[in-house]
Amino acid sequence: MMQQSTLNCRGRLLDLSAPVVMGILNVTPDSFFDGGRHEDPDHAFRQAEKMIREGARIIDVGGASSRPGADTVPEEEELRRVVPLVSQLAAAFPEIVVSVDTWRASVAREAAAAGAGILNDISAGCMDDNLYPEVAKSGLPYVLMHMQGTPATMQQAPVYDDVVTEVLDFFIAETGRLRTLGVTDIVLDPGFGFGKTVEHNYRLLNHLSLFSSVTGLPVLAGLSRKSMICKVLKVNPAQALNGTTALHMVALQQGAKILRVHDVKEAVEVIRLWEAVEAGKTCS
Ligand code: PT1
Repeated sequence: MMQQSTLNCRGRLLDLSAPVVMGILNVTPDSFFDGGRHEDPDHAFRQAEKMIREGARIIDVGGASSRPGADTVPEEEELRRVVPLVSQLAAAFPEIVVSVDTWRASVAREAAAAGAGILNDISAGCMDDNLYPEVAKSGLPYVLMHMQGTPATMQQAPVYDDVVTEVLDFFIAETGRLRTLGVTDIVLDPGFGFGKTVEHNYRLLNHLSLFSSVTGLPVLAGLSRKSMICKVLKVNPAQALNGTTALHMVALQQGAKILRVHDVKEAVEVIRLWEAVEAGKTCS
């Protein structure tokens, strides 16, 4: 199937013919890794500036952690953290796309009004019935992520008959619902670490290309410093950059088009090297 290679982010076209980096900008006091923690708005702005200088094409603003076991943040608090920062970033950096990591329809609506160009929802519309309709109204591209359970409970006992086919079936069903509502630009994300054992995560990584080849949609990989790396290497998230880099190369070889990362410079280097490897495939 022909791959969709541009996202229309309110008139701004994001070219995905080559892979791009999405930099993580958490404005939460409780992110799973320090590298993404920027409660102070000025600090968050400077971190975004640094990630853009290093080559990020998307900045993903999140005001509520969704790591395993995270508490839910009240709506007003999430709005207060996210919306002013989205406006500030959209105004200061028109050349990049601001995405917003939220499952709340109200946050999606306010962020879209403030200049967000992508809606990134870890819940596939399951945590707020108004989210899908709001995505449709916004006209923005949507990141559809697979999760089993909720962030509070998802790592307790993940079970699948076949994780790869279950995630694929989920993508087919949900993209159908989204298209019926009028959502045209969809990015697929298998949701590494969201209700999956280490083995489930590596099966998904190894079969990542299936999702884009069956649907024709671009795939996002969120692997950065996650426990699937830490558990194999027996390291903590602060020590997991080298492991992240190694898995990013696998994701690119499996056709991933967006890498969601804490460490932009290193991820951009992996993309450059992957491109060199690709160029080496052409004969003589
Ligand atoms: C992700 C993602 C996300 N991850 C998208 N959005 C997080 N689209 C937040 C662990 O196992 O992959 N895709 N927004 C962060 N969530 C986690 C989950 C962090 C698991 C850490 C783990 O360590």
